[in-house]
Amino acid sequence: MPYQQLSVEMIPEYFSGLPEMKNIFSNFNNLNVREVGDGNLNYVYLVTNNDASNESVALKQAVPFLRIVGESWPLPKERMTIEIKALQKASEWCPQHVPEIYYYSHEMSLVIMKDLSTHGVLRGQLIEGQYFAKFADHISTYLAETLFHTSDIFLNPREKKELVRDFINIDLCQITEDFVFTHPFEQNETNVYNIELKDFEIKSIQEDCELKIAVAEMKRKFMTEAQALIHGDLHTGSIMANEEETYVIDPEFAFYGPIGFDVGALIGNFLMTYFSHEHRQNLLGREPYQYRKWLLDTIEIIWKEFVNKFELLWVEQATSEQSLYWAYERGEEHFKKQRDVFLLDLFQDTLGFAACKMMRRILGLAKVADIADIRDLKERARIENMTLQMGKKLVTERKKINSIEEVIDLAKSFSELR
Ligand code: SR1
Ligand code: MG
Repeated sequence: MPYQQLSVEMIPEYFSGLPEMKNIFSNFNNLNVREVGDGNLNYVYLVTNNDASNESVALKQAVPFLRIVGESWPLPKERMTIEIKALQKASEWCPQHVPEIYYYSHEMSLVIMKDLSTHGVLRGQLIEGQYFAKFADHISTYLAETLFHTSDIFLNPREKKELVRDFINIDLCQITEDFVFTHPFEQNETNVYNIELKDFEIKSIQEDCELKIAVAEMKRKFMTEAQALIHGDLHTGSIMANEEETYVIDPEFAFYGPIGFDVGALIGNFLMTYFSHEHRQNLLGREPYQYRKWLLDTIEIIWKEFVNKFELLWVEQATSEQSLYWAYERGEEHFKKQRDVFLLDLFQDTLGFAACKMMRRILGLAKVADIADIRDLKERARIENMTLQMGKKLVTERKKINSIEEVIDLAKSFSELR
């Protein structure tokens, strides 16, 4: 079927012609279709059978433009092909955290998946102050499994280079290059500023020599370091979770890039949630301490568990390969040193990318609801400014920071834990 942008009205008939949907829906006469997408790029529909509420799926379709801007900003709908392949690749290593695919069509640029509406988007639930006791364990497993098994450490060189080729993602990488690493750091017309954010606060980011050099360095790494098949947009809006389960969705930005970009996206988003709850916990009528402590603890556990799991996979791999490279008296000790060098480098990349992701959400076009939906604009500007200043410190001083505890202390120095 040639590409057609689906509408709510068209979906029941479209489904009735798909054999795969006959395995899920007992009839197509009374389907309820709702558009639920709140992302910047695509349309997402939840389809439920009014006659049997356990029969439901989610449908995601790419449109040939950037949804957040409109049809004036063309964007190839073929990005869905990358998303489908990335979901498949991630589920090879981590099926428990990737939604099951029931059907996909490259021609229609769509995928039909498990309905995760009983899970909820993580960002919205964090804004509401909900706890997820298993999240750090789940997401650190997802990160370690997907990133390790698509890296040069695990793959043979030919297989890895073929994957690099298969996941060339020019258009979506350009969105990141522009909207994460460039426009927010210049006086660009696409930027959107809170009117209460002062000019000098914006200039402290856009005209600071050390910061400009550091962000340019992170952009260079993003564009040149093909370390692993990364998700490419792993913020808290790309995760669906409930207390028991966690799913990573939306990998349309996937490509071979730096591992720290995924880990940093997640940590940067949790730091912004931490700052936002200086205000939000009061709105919720709670004492802020307990929830904000949980957010910081979660950041620490995510990092530490990710490193533990990644390193364990690495050691297992080396043991099973029985390589001669470290096969000498002090080889084990030297191999450990190599891992430490790699992991410190990865940590400092993670901080640099987290910082860019934080600052772009304040100055750039695409915001995060945690902060942007704060109604009191002066209060919002206060939190935006602490986000900018922490971002600036993280990216410019990343090479002097050696532990996640130092990052947590830095966050507390910008926004006291109370
Ligand atoms: C125009 S920027 C749109 C943003 O939405 C996506 O979620 C990515 O983060 C992208 O940068
Ligand atoms: Mg997305």
